Amino acid sequence: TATGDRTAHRPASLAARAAMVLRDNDTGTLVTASPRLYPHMWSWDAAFISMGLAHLDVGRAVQELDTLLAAQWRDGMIPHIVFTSDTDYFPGPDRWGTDNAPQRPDGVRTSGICQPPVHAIALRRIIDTARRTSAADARTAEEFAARAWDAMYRWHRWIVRHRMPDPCGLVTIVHGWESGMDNSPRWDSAYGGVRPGPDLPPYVRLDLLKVDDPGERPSDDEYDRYLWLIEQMRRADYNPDKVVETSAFLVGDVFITAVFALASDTLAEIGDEVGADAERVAELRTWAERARTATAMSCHPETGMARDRDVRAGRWISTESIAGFSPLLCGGLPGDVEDRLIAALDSPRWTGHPDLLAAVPPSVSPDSPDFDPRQYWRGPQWPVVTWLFGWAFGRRGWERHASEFRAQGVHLASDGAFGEYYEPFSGKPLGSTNQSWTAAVVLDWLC
Ligand code: 9YW
Repeated sequence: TATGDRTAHRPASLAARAAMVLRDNDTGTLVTASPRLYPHMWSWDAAFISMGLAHLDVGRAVQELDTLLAAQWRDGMIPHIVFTSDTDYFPGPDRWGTDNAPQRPDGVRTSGICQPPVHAIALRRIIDTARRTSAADARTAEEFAARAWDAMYRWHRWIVRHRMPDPCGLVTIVHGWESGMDNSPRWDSAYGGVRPGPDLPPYVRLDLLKVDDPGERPSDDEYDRYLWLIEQMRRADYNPDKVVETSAFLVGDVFITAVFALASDTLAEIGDEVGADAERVAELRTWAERARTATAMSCHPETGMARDRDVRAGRWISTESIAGFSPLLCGGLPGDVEDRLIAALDSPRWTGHPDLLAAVPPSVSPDSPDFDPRQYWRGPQWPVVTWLFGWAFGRRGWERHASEFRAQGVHLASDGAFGEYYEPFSGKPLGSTNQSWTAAVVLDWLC
C-alpha cells in the first residue's frame, strides 16, 4: 500500500526486511552500523543491534555484545568505534592513533572516546526476549549476563571515576561524538570555544562521498573542530584524566546522565538476578541515584526542560532538543514538574506538532530557531531515540505513551528503507539507508 509517495509495508513484510538488513550487514562476528557509510561497529549501535538480533538468534545477539566487550579498554572504557579491516571510513584507526595508549585492548583497533552507556538496557532486553522464546534461549542469555556483568560494571565505574568531574554531577563528555548526537545544536556554543590549531594534520572527508546531499552532513568547519579535539586527546595519550583536564570541549551531557542512571538501575537489577557481588550492585544503585539527582537539578526553573552544562564556560545550555526530556528516562522529578514535562512532550512544539508525519519526537523542536528538518541531529527524527524513550516509558508504567511511540515509530519506518534518520514532515529517509540500528528497533517493536 502507498501513502503519498511512501510505500507502507505490512508488519510481517517490514519485520522480514528488517531481519534481512541485519543479516546483510553481518560480517560474522559483528554487524556494521550501515552497509556503506559506517563499515565498523559503533558502541551504542551495537547495543541496539544486539537486541534486534535477539529476535532472530539469541546466541548471535550475545556474540555481538561479546565482540564489543572484547574491545573494552583495560581501564573499563567501552570505545565508541571497534574497527573492522575496512579502510573506507574517516577518521580510521591511524588517525585516532590509539595504538600507543597503555590502556588499549589487545588484538583490536578502536577509537579513543566513548558513547552513551545503553548496554545494560540492551542486555535487559535480550534477557526478556530470550525468556519469552524458549528455556534454552533464556539459559543462553542468563549465562551471558552472569559472565558479562563484571565488564559492564567496570564500564559504569569508569564513567564515575573519570567522567563526573564537575560539581553539577552530570556525566561529562570531551567530544560531541561521545553524545551520540554529533552535531546537535546542544554543542554549538561549546564548539565555539574549540579553536583548531595551525598544526591540525590535513585530512580528506569520506562521508560526503556516500550521501546524496552533503547538506545532510556536518559542515567542514564542524569537522575541523571534531578532528582538533581528537588531536588533543592523542597528544594526551588518551589518558582519561589528562584528557578531561586538557580538552577544549568539556560538557555535562544530561541525556547521557539520564541514560547512565537508567542503565545503572537496570544493571543492578540484572546483578540481583544473576547473583552478582552485592556490594557492587549497591554501588550501582548509589551511582544511579546520583545521576538521577544531577539530571533533575539541571532542569530550567521555568520551562522544566533539562539542560546540558558547558563546564569550561561555567554556564547552562538551554537548546530546545530532545535531551530536554531526559528526566523522563530515569525519573527523579517532583510529580507536578514531571507532569508538565510530559505535557510539553505531547504539545504542538514537539510530538503533537500538526505537520509531523509520525508523532515521535524530532531531535530539535520544529518551532526552535535551531531546527533544520534535514540536518542530522538538528531536527530529523531518529528511530533509536524513539525506541529508548518508549522503552523507558513502558518501564515507568506509562503504557499509553509507550505503545503510542511504538505504533508511530513503526509508521515512520514502514517505508522499509530503514533510514538512519527521517525528515519529520515528509517521512523521507535521510543519511544512510539499511541502517542496522533502525532495523533492530523496528524488529523489536514488531516482535
Ligand atoms: C560517525 C553510527 C553512528 C552513531 C552516531 C551518529 C553517527 C557518525 O553514526 O555518527 O561518523 O561516527 O551520530 O550516534 O553511533 O550509526
